[in-house]
Amino acid sequence: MRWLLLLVLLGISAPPPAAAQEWRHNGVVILDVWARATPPRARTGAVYLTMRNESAGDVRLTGATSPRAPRIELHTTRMAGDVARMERQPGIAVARGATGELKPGGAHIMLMGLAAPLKSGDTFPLTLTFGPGDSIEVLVAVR
Ligand SMILES: [Cu+2]
Repeated sequence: MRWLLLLVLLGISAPPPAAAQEWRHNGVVILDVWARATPPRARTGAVYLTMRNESAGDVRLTGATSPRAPRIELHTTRMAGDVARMERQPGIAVARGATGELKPGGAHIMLMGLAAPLKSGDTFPLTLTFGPGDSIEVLVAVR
């Protein structure tokens, strides 16, 4: 009986999984930061995330950097007939009180010139910039 109780307590104190990680930056909550694993020779990858704007004004993601990719662009995806076309954007805006979702088939952070593939289970740092001198480092989970 005593052992059972101990096991239950250990279960409760276990840390939450990495996927539950979130960051708060100037009233913007950044969560669910992930990238899809890439095939062995892929030179590009995409990062997706959710931004909940709880700040007093509109915010705009203007860029990102990471040690994993020499070039990173902000993209949206637009359907041209049956073809999905990615388009570079100068920024991704999230209005005050709104939630912006970067997700497959939509807006994403494009990693270009990957030196090594993104492997499922890996994590890597990504610095998100919202304006001059206004940035935060988050952790991308590859899955
Ligand atoms: Cu893209």
